[in-house]
Amino acid sequence: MKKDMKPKEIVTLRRSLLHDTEKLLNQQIEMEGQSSAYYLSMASWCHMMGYANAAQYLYTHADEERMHMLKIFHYINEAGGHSIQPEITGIRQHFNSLREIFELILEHEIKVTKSINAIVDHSFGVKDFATFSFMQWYVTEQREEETLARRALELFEIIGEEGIGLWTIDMELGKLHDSTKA
Ligand code: OFO
Repeated sequence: MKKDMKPKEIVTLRRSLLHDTEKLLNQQIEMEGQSSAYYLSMASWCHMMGYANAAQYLYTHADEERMHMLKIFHYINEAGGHSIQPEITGIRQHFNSLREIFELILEHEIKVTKSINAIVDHSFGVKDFATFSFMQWYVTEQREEETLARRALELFEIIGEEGIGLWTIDMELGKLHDSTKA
């Protein structure tokens, strides 16, 4: 070890988190932060439109996405890397319908699943079993998130949007979150 090395340089030499892995994890932080902002914006639109249960569902979902982001944040720093606070801009603020919101959520969650799978695949490939194991929580979470989005969309098919349909869908959306946590 060179005499003139600073303490931080010594510590980073001893870490097992590869730079490629750190980069992928930081990209995932950004994606989770985007999910949180996206769902908060959707919650606001639903609230403004009078879809009270959908709004509550989405406010809660936005908080959960922030928690997903923070878990990775702590993981990188604890593994000797540097978590980067993402810059999040360009979040859509207006939507055409309640149904469109849930279609967008499903589309978005499928993208997130692909991104999580890419990290799992990478960490296995480089034999980073700590990251591989850490990411298993996200694998399970994504399955749940996609199921929730699909169930929400099914409500539109089953109930229909005519008459008191949208009101009923909003009521059912209020129960959806609890049903998957059972
Ligand atoms: Fe973080 O699970 Fe959705 O995006």
